[in-house]
Amino acid sequence: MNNHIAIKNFVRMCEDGWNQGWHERNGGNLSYRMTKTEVLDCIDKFDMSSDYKPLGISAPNMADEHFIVTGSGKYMRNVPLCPEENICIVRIDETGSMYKVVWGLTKGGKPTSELSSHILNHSVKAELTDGRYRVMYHAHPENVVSLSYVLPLNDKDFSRALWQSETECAMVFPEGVGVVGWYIPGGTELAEASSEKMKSYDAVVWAHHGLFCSGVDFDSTFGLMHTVEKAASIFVKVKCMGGAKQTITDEQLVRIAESIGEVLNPDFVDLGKEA
Ligand code: 2HA
Ligand code: ZN
Repeated sequence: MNNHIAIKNFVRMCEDGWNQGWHERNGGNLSYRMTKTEVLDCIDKFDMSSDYKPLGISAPNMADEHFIVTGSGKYMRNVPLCPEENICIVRIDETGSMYKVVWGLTKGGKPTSELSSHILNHSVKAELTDGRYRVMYHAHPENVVSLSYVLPLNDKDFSRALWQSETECAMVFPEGVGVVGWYIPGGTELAEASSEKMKSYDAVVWAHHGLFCSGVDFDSTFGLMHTVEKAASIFVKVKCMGGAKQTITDEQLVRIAESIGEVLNPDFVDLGKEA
């Protein structure tokens, strides 16, 4: 099973996230919606005998899907050492509101405490992208979390601060980032608030907690987390050096996105106001 291509890519991303310092203790979680072919490749290893349990949310378009997910309370740094003890494959029932573990967590445990957020976000993104998005990733990158103590907790202020902190950002996330306030981790409220934002963005800041990113594959999703956190770290450094003396103008931000055929979210730029 550890040679299965989806499991290998999943494990590599857990290791990469740990190496970045985004996963203290059991912080963060990852999920991947498997393709039909990937499921067929390993269905003979599944144990279907456990009972379905409620997800706490309903995602009818995720019915009968299979997800590789990290385990609740498991440490990202341990995933590469023993994937089958620290991650699992869950199957969603035919209503999209129940799940069961069909592989992994060999020493016991449950799927990630943020499973409801992951499945609801997968549901939203699958609907919007005709099933292209397959990866959801939650981490605790320290500079993004730091920003949530100093910036107003709204999409526009965060998006602009990040775009202006590194030229790449207007290309990588021209739609901006979403921001949700503080919620109890693992709860349905957080899942619902987050999935509302996922309708408009690929990255959602969880105030005083972390960041949630989505994407078509492991590379783009990890790359998005990395880009947002890098920009946040530059923002923090600039603040510590006394604040920006100059920045990327709104007109330049628009041109960056245009240069790759994208459109910068027009709600977040004030072109008329510039000198
Ligand atoms: O897995 O990060 O949000 C622990 C968490 C909860
Ligand atoms: Zn978390």
